[in-house]
Amino acid sequence: MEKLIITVAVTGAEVTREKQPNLPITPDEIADAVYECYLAGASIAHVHARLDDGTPTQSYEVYKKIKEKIEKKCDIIFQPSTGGATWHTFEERMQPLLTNPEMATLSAGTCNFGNDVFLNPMEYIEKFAIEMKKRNIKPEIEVFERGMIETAIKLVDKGLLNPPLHFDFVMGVPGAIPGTIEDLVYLVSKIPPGSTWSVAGIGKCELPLAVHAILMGGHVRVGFEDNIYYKKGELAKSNAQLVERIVRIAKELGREIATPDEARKILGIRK
Ligand code: KMH
Ligand code: ZN
Repeated sequence: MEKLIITVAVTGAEVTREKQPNLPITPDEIADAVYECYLAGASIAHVHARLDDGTPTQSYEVYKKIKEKIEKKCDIIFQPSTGGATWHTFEERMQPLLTNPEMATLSAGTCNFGNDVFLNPMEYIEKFAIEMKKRNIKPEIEVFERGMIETAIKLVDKGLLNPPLHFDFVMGVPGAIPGTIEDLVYLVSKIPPGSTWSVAGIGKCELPLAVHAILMGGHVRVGFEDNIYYKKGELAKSNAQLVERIVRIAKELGREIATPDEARKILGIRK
């Protein structure tokens, strides 16, 4: 089996310090948390920017600061969010792409997101894809529902996405696909041959889905964006603690961990 790519989603747009006291917020805190996760075995950093008071922002300047701080510390793949928070405008969501990251997320459809709606009409999806293609940024296609796979395939037919595609199944968001093993197996069965995939399980779905992904030959995303607990009733001490657990389990299961350069090879991305 391919080596395991571990993505860490250190902050997200929704989690607060009140809920997770160890949440990294400022560019320095985010870069430090990412570096700790890199040392633990993560090869991709999925990043959402925040203002110093914790408000989610899609500001180019803040993403640039975070990117530069991370790059000073290590060669982890920087993957900013074009999803932002549900209330960010399309124009705001575009801004992280101006930092020319190696990778970025591309959400492939609209869904309910708790009490909010995560809005991704075709027009947005195509414009994000066009911008990423222009800048040679590898899209990670975020799949919150099964139909989003079909949308990605349509974009390949239109010449806006280049296969092999890389999917991230975000499972267990209230209002979107549940985080069951059965649903994961179904999603994996529907992606085009030659694609790569990872899974980001929300909350208590994180660990069981991650373990199944390790066994199925997929890749794994963990971190405070998706889950703030180490186990039921016990908050995680850090993002790195969640990465360390995946590394331990993967090694026990005979799956080696990919370095950032090995992840680049697996995903076919330029440095
Ligand atoms: N915060 C969610 C509304 C992404 O990063 O691309 C969207 C999200 C997806 O987190
Ligand atoms: Zn995200």
